[in-house]
Amino acid sequence: MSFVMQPHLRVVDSAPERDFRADMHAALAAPQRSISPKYFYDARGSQLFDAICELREYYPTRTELSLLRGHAAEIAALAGREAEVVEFGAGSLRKVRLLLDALENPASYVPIDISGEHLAQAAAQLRSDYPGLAVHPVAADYTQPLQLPAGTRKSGMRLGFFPGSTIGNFDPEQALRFLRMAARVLRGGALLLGADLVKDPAVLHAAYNDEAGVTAAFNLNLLARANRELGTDFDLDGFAHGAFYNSPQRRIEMHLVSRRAQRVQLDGQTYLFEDGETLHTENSHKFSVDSLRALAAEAGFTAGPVWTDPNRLFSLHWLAAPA
Ligand code: AVI
Repeated sequence: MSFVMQPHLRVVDSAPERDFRADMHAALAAPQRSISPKYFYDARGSQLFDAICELREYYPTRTELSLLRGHAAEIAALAGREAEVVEFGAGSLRKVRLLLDALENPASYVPIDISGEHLAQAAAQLRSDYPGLAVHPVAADYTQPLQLPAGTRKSGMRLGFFPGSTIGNFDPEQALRFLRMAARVLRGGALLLGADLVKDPAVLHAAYNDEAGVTAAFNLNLLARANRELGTDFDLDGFAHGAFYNSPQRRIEMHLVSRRAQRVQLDGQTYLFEDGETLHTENSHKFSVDSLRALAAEAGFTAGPVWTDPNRLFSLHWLAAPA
């Protein structure tokens, strides 16, 4: 992976459009069609995800925010002075602001995100609101081996931040690979990680099937993005949002379900969808506190304090990365 230096943005020249095209071909050609949820997050997808986070049914965001607020002092004490905050995904500015506000004199903030636009907006807003903070955005796919910009640290620890239970969108092997990479990048520091917990399936079902249809729009936006960027001819009315809890696998699965037999073209190739056939777009794994701690330990972290809400909806983990 090579970095092209620009004044404020380090851009990765790994041709994400080429990856999307190749991954879409692979997905459409497979007997069980599935594609990475990372392709949800174009500008529109990122906006829709922000809207999901405000939904009444989608408890993870507000629960995690209240954990961050309620335990800010403990987190700050563990992090010490002049931490460098490395966020995997430049997701919610609200969350990182809570963290930055709690920390004693944070030295720098390094958001890493695949969506260059989202990243640039996040960086610009934080720069103007935290004039003393050095902001070093990195446009990269953090599921791939990662090198952080050199010379951005002061004396404090490197504190990784991976909120929102995005860890749950990886399959178990990817999650382990990600955590191993994070333990290496954060060596001597720690990772503050949010993980959604196993709970009543009805609560989970509602969170991914909101009444307003925002999650459905988020899911279907993948097809709109493919039409725009890859030239596919998906008929958006020909697919429905499908989301259900797969209890043995402890995960919500999201699918785009073909409403009828139909054909889709990509680069001159035709792919047939039967009625009811799906493109699997996302898994959102749910954890127990112990299963998450065991996974982190397997990746090389030393599991520290865990904070949960009274209803045990969500968990926030302090994971120390040995030097
Ligand atoms: C980003 N990620 C943790 C969300 C989740 O809950 O798995 C994405 C999402 N998909 C549908 N709603 C939200």
